[in-house]
Amino acid sequence: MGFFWRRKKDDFVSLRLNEPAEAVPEPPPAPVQAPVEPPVETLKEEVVPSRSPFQSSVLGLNLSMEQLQAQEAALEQEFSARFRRAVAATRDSLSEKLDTLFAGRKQIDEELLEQLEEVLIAADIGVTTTLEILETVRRGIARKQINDLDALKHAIKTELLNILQASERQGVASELTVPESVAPYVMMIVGVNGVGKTTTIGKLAQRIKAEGNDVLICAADTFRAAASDQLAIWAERTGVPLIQQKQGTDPAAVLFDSLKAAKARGSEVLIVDTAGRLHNKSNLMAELEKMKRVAAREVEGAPHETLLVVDAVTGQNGLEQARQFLKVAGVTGIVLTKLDGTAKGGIAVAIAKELNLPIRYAGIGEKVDDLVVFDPQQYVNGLFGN
Ligand SMILES: Nc1nc2c(ncn2[C@@H]2O[C@H](COP(=O)(O)OP(=O)(O)OP(=O)(O)O)[C@@H](O)[C@H]2O)c(=O)[nH]1
Ligand SMILES: [Mg+2]
Repeated sequence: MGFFWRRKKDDFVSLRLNEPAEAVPEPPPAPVQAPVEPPVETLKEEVVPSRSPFQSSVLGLNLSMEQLQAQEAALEQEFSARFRRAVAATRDSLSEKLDTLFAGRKQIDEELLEQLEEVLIAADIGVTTTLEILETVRRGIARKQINDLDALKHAIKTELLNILQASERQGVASELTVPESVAPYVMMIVGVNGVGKTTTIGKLAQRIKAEGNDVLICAADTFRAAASDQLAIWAERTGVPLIQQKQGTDPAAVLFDSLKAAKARGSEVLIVDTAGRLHNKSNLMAELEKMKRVAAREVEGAPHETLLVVDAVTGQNGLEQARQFLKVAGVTGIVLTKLDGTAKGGIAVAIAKELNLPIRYAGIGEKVDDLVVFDPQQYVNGLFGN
């Protein structure tokens, strides 16, 4: 899978400078030597094992390039295992239903297909998407390509993967497409209240910074009194500077200040928090449009990425809210949060299909490292348990 977020094109290995020392895995222990009777004067050191000054270096100075790369791979491995756990509830629910459906049957008939339709809709895959999947399946059956239940399951998986991969190809904004000379790279985070925007910003800031980028956060949710405080806690936790102003300030003005500050400091990435709620919806949308105009005036091509945060738990309702944002906000990708809190994780497929936008990241918990790059293959494998 590779890097989480990377704009720089040169090869480098993340030293994870920003993580606490204990989070860096120890190198494998040296092979056990034949015990040698220690001289009396070194006995004290034996109790507290002596170490090379670099042994626990946060910089990874004690590790070879291969070991550092192995650490990166292990980290990815860990994320993929946690992602699997996050979709476990959906997998259990879906697989259980499919198994019940398939139990005692030898062949595919119309009754089975109708029940299959219900199972997919219950997993929040969405009516439109489910009907399309069923149509493909029926075609496969007619052409004798799908003859048994295994083939049927395989066809569903392939179809889900195709939908997710097709959305991935839809005009995704990628940090790699913006020249490094354009700075800061501006990411706006939008979505209705409570979906997890601020939390996602904390997580994003942490990982983008950990990959060697200078990050700045802009607190442009000036509507809610506590919004800025909440963001300040995340900023402190991740050691990322924050630009904020008092409640009620025009969000576009806070953004303007932040853009200026980012340029002055030479920040590479600016992440912008926005309000999820205003007195009325048209205000909110007008405000987002104004912010976009300000960003574009100050930095070429900004905002380079506008991520719409969708709460997986709200299912089809969330999808409806998301549509409102799409009309004005120029969304380039989705962050699907709280995937860990639902058995209806099929919503990812409905979102990809119906909004025709890639899911870039998935939130899998409330902690700072509970954010993963959304990988369609991993997701589909996670749902079907392999
Ligand atoms: N389980 C779980 N909880 C999450 C996740 N992301 C966010 N949350 C929780 O969702 C709640 C709302 O998150 P916020 O980040 O405050 O949401 P917001 O969109 O900024 O909300 P407003 O500022 O009110 O618009 C918090 O309790 C978060 O801890 C996730 O991926 N998994
Ligand atoms: Mg917020």
